[in-house]
Amino acid sequence: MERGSPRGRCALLALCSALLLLAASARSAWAAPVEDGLLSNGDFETAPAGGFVKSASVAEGASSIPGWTINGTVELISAGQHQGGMILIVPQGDHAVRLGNDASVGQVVEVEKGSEYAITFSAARTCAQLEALNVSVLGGVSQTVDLQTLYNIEGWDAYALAFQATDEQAHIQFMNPGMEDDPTCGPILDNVAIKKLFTPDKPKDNVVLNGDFEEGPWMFPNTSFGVLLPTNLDEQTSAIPCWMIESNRAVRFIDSDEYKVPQGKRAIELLSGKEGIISQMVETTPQKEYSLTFTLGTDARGILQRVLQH
Ligand SMILES: [Ca+2]
Repeated sequence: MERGSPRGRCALLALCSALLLLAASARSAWAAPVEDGLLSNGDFETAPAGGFVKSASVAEGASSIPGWTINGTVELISAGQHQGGMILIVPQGDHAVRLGNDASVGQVVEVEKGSEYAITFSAARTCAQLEALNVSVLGGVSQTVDLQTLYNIEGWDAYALAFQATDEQAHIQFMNPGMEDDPTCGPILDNVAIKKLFTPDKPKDNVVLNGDFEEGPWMFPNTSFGVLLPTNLDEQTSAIPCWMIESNRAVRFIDSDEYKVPQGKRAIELLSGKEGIISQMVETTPQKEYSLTFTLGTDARGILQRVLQH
């Protein structure tokens, strides 16, 4: 076969295509892990093709919300939107999504296999009393957060859950597990962020790890009401590394921007008396004496109240 003959060019073209495909697949295999912060369109403020429409139900199977895959009836809601006599709560910015019965939104992120990550998100309930949001990483953890009790006067709360990456990609999914009679009820989701977690080094002369709570989930700047930490009793990983959250939703991760924090930037607020419980198992030596010291404040919201008054 002569060089330059049609068959030769076809073969060359095929080889080039194969090399391009190889290059493309190699690139995706080496994709950089997700950076800390908002997921792609995690605040739902990127307009879908055709722009935002009031009360826009997104069709099943479509990918009409940039960055997200959708299952079931997912509604892109706008701030100020009414439903019956109620104004729908949008936790951040002008837009959020509402998940109908059994509906879900999901996103695949590149992660480091074996590493631990915390997912932070904001959620609000609409009309049903027992609304809940199931958060899962496909093939891994799945946890349902009960949205019944509200701790934030603005009508929504931020939550954080953790998972360990079992692969180089993590498919994070938020689903409404409810089957309400009124299909327009269902939780609202907004502001989805991720943070890679690190286990702090063991401090000198201290057997408690992460005792200053400086390592924890992503917090947006000026997070007025902190981040609620649902119980992680059934999980191997915690959004506050080294600590178990034994109570459900009664522990809050807070930031020195809005709260008085005794040391550093972060602390834990136990919200409701006996129900707020965190714990850590520490290594000890038999017959050795240990002293436990900690800083306790009762005025964590002092600064917050002043902020709200202005
Ligand atoms: Ca938003």
